[in-house]
Amino acid sequence: MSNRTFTMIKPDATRKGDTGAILNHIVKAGFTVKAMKWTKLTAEQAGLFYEIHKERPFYGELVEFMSSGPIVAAILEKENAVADFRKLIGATNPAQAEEGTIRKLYAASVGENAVHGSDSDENAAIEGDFFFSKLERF
Ligand code: DAT
Ligand code: MG
Repeated sequence: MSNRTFTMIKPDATRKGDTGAILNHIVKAGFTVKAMKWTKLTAEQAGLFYEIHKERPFYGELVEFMSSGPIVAAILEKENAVADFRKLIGATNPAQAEEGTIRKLYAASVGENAVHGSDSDENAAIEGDFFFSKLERF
């Protein structure tokens, strides 16, 4: 089992000024930042990142939203990183997320849900490689 995961703070959260609070939450939960960048995705880049969802009915909306403003991308390290981070962020739909989770605290809807977290070790590696070169992480 890998000890890394990948996250993005999504455009709804950067727009609301919640970036610092969310990063604080992540670091206080024991994750170490191994790479981080503030950037903005084009629709084409967002479409590639979420290609796995291209047949889903919300794909167009997701791509438009994810390219609508700045994001923060980061590689995080912790024992059991993928599962522990999914637990920290809570359910995809904030209405169903547990109290105290990042999505419960900062997300407004299932479409605009504040943070991304990788769903497997394999995808964590693929997603980290999408954003960061070897020189940009340690
Ligand atoms: P997660 O981000 O929890 O891994 P996912 O991989 O199923 O969720 O979906 C990716 C993103 O797509 C999700 O964070 C927000 C958006 N999304 C998922 N389900 C949706 C829905 N029913 N309506 C609108 N957007 C949705
Ligand atoms: Mg997912």
